[in-house]
Amino acid sequence: MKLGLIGLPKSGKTTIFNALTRSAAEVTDYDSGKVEPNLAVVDVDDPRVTTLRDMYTPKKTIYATIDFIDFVGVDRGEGKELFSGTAMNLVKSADALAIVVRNFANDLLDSTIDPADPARDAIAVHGELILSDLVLVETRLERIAADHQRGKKTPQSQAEEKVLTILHEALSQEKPLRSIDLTDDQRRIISGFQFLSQKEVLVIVNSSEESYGNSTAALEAIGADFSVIEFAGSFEMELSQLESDEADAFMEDLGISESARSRLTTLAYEALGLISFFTVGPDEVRAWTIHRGDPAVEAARTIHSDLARGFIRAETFSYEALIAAGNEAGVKSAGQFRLEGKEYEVRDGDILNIRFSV
Ligand SMILES: Nc1nc2c(ncn2[C@@H]2O[C@H](COP(=O)(O)OP(=O)(O)OP(=O)(O)O)[C@@H](O)[C@H]2O)c(=O)[nH]1
Ligand SMILES: [Mg+2]
Repeated sequence: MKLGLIGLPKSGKTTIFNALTRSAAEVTDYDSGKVEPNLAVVDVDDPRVTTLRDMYTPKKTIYATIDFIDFVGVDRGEGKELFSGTAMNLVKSADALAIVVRNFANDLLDSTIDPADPARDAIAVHGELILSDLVLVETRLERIAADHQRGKKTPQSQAEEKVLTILHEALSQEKPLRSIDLTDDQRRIISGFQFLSQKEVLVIVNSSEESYGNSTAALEAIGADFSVIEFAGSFEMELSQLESDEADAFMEDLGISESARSRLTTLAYEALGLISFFTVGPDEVRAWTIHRGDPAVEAARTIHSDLARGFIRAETFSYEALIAAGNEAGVKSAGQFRLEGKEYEVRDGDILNIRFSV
């Protein structure tokens, strides 16, 4: 999964990126002039994978991963390009966008903009995503209209014009594209645009230590429209540099139950409807990510297209059954070992072995 951190300048995106990835990217109060995004790939620390590793002692253990991308701040500005060309390509490649909003005092911003207001900023940044899509749709519609005037009219161009007009209507009313119903055909026609407001959006409220836990009203206001989570950015960045038992003690002091990374991962999986299944054996224990509701053949495809093409059946049992029984033989004698077909709906925590022949 690829998660892009975006937000107004100085909202603490890089601070949170560091907290999530244990990186040490530069965090500044002034404009550093840096425009390249920071990138890091981190493991999803799923304790089930660690338990499976201890049971199977495989040669290799592979956790699911999340790519975090930390972008420079976006400016509020009518119709201005939201991101430069290369950054825009990266934003478009993200599965979800996390909007980081400031919930801490900053002398400069407080005097030039206003004191922190997380709900205001979340709406502003989200509005920029919608505006960016609107500009793209308008430009494309103008191009199509010009083509049509010159007699270059095809069934494809007419179909595209029709869908884009629907999108234009929604965006003009400040509705994100993820909220409108489209047919599969319509989706296919516009898939090349990779519209930003089609992406799932999470909001990270970045609180100071003083405000952490005391911003219920703001969290509720934002929560009405988005999946929302509160971080104590600077504090959690410092925690991420500590040894884990030391960090645990500090976290408890502030009432933080889990690391920033693990809380955000859970939220993102929920928001995107993602689940994990596992493959196990003496060579490799591995976590895979699919969508809730995906059938076994889709899970097979995630592993390798050959497994989907030559799918025979899935041998499966749940992680819970394995833990309860202690080992695979125990799972079998408890009657928890199942053979499933292509259409079997994979559940979170399933352990799968795909039988196939190509
Ligand atoms: N008090 C407090 N200060 C923070 C927090 N998070 C970030 N800051 C400060 O805010 C300033 C900007 O932080 P960055 O993480 O660089 O913000 P950014 O959003 O990446 O900034 P740009 O990339 O320049 O837009 C730095 O001085 C940070 O120390 C926080 O949770 N609490
Ligand atoms: Mg930054």
